[in-house]
Amino acid sequence: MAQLPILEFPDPRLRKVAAPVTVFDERFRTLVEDMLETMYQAEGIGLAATQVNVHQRLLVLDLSGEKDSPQVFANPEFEVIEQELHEHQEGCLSVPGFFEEVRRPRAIRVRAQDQHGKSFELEARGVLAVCIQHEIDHLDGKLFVDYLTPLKRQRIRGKLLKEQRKSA
Ligand code: GNR
Ligand code: NI
Repeated sequence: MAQLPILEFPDPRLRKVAAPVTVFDERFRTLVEDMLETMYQAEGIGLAATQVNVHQRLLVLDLSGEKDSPQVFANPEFEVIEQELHEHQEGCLSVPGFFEEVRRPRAIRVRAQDQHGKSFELEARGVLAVCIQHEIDHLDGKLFVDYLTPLKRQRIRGKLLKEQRKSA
């Protein structure tokens, strides 16, 4: 398994829209394993392929805390089943060090395929619903900072650019 570098805001590659996964072969499953390792190493609960500069519709999650319950979603789609908005503090491995409240629909129904291409469906609420919507946003080139005021977003952008210049 390999750990992959994670792109950071405001890298323009985070704005690409990912293409559907069409081939579920060993190479694809290696990407899934590498993304899981990358997510676990970074102490994240989710990771979208976009964040590791792979522009395919793939995300991984593990909300267990024990790192023993990986979930794989290829070509995920969702519909809102409870419109009521729920506010949750979000962070992002691509926006390190910043945490802000974001409002999203409280409950969703998700359809996706697993690492073998097998279709499945689930209903998500709570943190799972937050996380899946956050990751699908990545696949569409969106970040949680897009829900903040332009002023807050600009401040985060400036601070991260400064950090990135220091470590470059
Ligand atoms: O690790 C993560 N935690 C998190 C917390 C609240 C809402 C969303 C997330 S996802 C994030 C990992 C990440 O950046 N995924 O894209
Ligand atoms: Ni994120």
